[in-house]
Formats: sequence, structure tokens, C-alpha cells
Amino acid sequence: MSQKCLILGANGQIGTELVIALRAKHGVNQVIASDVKPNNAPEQEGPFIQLDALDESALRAVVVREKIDAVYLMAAMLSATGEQHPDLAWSLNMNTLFHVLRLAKDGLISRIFWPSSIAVFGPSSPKENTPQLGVMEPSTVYGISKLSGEMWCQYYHQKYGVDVRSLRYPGLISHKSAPGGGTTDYAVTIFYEALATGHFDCYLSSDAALPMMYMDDAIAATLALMDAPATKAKPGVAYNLSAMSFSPEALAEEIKKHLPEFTISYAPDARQKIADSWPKSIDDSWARKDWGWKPQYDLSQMVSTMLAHLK
Ligand code: AKB
Repeated sequence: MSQKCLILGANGQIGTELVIALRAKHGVNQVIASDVKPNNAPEQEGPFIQLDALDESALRAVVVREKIDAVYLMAAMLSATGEQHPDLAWSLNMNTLFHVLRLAKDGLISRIFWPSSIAVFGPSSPKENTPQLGVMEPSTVYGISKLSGEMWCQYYHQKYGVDVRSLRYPGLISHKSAPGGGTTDYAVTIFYEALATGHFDCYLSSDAALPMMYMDDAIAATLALMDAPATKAKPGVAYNLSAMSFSPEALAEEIKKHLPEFTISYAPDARQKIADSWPKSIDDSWARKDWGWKPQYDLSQMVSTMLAHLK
């Protein structure tokens, strides 16, 4: 199905790669990239509009003028930055979602993608193989905004028939664009430091295992979810999504197989508390059963691919 898409937050870690993948699929002019900042991704050739998703009337005007079918809302403030700016994180993460949900409720667009996160889980959730449903008491502003957002997506689907699709992304690892403000960002920075200086000082403890995924898998999952019929990829459900799980120590060991001189030290900071509150691994059996999700990259494939690109 060829759709005219609008990506909000196109300059971000996921947005950058999502725009490229959607343009390859739907055609360059079918995909409008937008961000609050000017376009900083030269590899995204195609239409770009500077747009603040918090400005509801500006957003509506673009959607109507460009005859948009689907909106991908990738603008968000992540976990670590959110703890420093709680009001701003809540305002950005929730208000942009309401703006997009209302576009669909009013019949201006037919489908939404909205990213959730493993941050919806909290200290009282099971740590290993955390199931789709169960105790969710997030302890970060980011997690609270994602869990609330999930509930609002479900509500808009049930009450108004809005077709909103969602994934609970784990930490994402990519080489095209840097993450910003997350707890899992170390798993990207480590590669740059390993190649530049041969050493990495990690802000998490050696055994802080977290669910992670290579970006190609995250993009493939997003496209598959948006393409699947609503009878399979259920609107209003934020699917658990899993590929691998590792600690900083395990990641360092894998990097050492390629760079034997690499060393790592540990100086946990405030982000350790956030990591402690999250699952160590995720059960994504709903996504596998409902719409056939299957990741391609494990830890060793991800590490060799990252190093090959960054070298
Ligand atoms: C973060 O660390 O805040 C994000 C996430 C897991 O949603 N990468």
C-alpha cells in the first residue's frame, strides 16, 4: 500500500533511518520529513518541512496541504533527559500524541505510528522475559508518559476507531545517527570510543543487562507493523519487541573479539537507577504470533556490523 507519510522528529535517531526506509518503499516524494530543527540529515534526499509538533494548527495545516495518510510521531524526550526536565518531557511526549490522535479522530489521516518503550515497565515488573501484560509501574517521567500514551492510544482506538500502531522499542543501536538523552545510549557511544581511543568509561555498572536491538531490525519491525492488516497487527496494542539482551561487560567482551586492546571501566551515575528499574529481557511472543515478527541481528552480528560501518 503506497501512503503519503509525514515523519515528525525526522532528525532523531530512529527518524533519520525511518525516512530513508519509507522513501525506498513508498517513493521519495511520498514521504515528508519534518523536525523542529532544520534538516540535518543530508542522506535523506527529499521533501523536508521545519515543523514543531507542539504547534497543533501548524501540524494540521501541513497534514491537510500535503494530503497526508499516515503520521509517524518520532519526536520525544527520552528517559535520562526526561528526569532533568520532567515538565517539558511530559508536555512534549503527551501533547504531540494528542495532536496526532485528534488528526485521526477528525478523519484527516488514516493511520498513526507511535513509539512506546521498555520504559513502561518499572521496578515491580518481572525482570526476565517480561510479558506483554502484567505489572507496569514505571518510575521515570518518560516511562509514565509512554504508559499513559499507550492507554490513550487504546482509548482512541476503542472509542473513535483510530488506527494507531505501536511498538515498545528496546535500546536501539545504530551508526547513521546518534541517540540522545536515553539510558541505553552507552551501547552506541562505546563503539565510537572503542575505535577513537580504545577505552570506554561506562555510566552503567558492568552487569546492567538491558533489552537491545540493532536499528535495521527496529525499522523492519516498524514497516511490518504498519503494513500488516488490522486483524493481525492490532491497533491500540503497543507490542513488546525483542532481539537481544546484554550487559555492558558482555558487549565489551564482544567488541574485544575485534579490538583485543579495548578496555572498559565503570562509573555508574544517575542512569544506573533507571536501568535497574527496567526489564533485563523481554517476551515478545505476541508480536511473533500476531504479525510474524522475527529479528535478524544477535549480539555478534550487531557488533561486527557496527564496527564494519564505523571503521
Ligand atoms: C532510553 O534509553 O530512554 C530509550 C528507550 C529504552 O526507550 N532508548
